[in-house]
Amino acid sequence: MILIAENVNVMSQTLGLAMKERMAQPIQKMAQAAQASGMDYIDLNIGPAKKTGADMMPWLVETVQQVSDLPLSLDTTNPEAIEAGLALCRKRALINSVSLQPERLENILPLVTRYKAEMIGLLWSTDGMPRDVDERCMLAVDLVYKANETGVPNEDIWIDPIATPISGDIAKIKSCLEFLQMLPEIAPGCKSIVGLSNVSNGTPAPLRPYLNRVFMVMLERVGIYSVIADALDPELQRINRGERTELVELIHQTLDGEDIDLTTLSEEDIKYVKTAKVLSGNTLYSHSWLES
Ligand code: THG
Repeated sequence: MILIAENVNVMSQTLGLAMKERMAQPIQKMAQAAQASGMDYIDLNIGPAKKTGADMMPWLVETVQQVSDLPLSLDTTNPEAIEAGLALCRKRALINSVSLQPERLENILPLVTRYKAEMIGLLWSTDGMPRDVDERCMLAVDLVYKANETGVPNEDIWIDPIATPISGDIAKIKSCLEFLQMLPEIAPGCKSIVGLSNVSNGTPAPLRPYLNRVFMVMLERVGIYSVIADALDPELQRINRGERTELVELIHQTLDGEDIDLTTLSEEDIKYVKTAKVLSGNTLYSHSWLES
């Protein structure tokens, strides 16, 4: 699975400030750490950046490219910022993300072909977030049609069904997974991508990695192509490299509803079993789901 580092993010307390103050060093340290840990792309997330984006994005692209040769994913809703960044990218870039509002499509789709980039299509329309798997499918078909019309082939479209927090409606997470399973039929050749940490957003920080790792295993099972994830979680990388096959097997058994004898498991393994039960909707989520 392709891993995209989420860490260079304007919401981050330290790096957000570094971006605003144009301090290269903390950002370069993070970019180097992401590359060293085995990530495949670095997401440069500057937020909406309506006023400053067209300055900030090219600065950020240069700053990161000085220390890393990973390809970049440019994450902002500001089209001028996207274009200014694309012009400087040395590797083929990903435009993150293109949602389905007509004016967004009009602004961004031509950039995909002009700069020979790839794009992440977000299943988000004028009506907001799709409610079920059928709405997700309709949005995906619409997105692919419009992208094709502008000359973007399916291979260059990464579709993101949008993962939602576990503290919300579990049905949304289920329909996200169900959609991913259907994607090869709906949009042959398209790639898929999900923001892993979305699912653990708002949960206690020390427990987030369990949710993220188990969710990655669930996504892998439905054939996901790529995730946006924390570059500073080495265990996530080990799982992805196939070095934790017993753990993955345990998670699969839990997801399949097999009876697991917790008395035979380590404390660490029990956390994964409980997390898999929560993420599959088997037990209800609460902030103390690992304790009960
Ligand atoms: N899909 C697509 N793009 C996306 C997302 C997605 N981009 C943004 C986001 N979701 C993925 N990126 C992040 C970045 C940071 C965090 C989560 C997702 C995060 N950060 C910690 C926090 O906020 O608590 C730590 C921040 C810090 O370093 O201080 O959770 O779904 N296409």
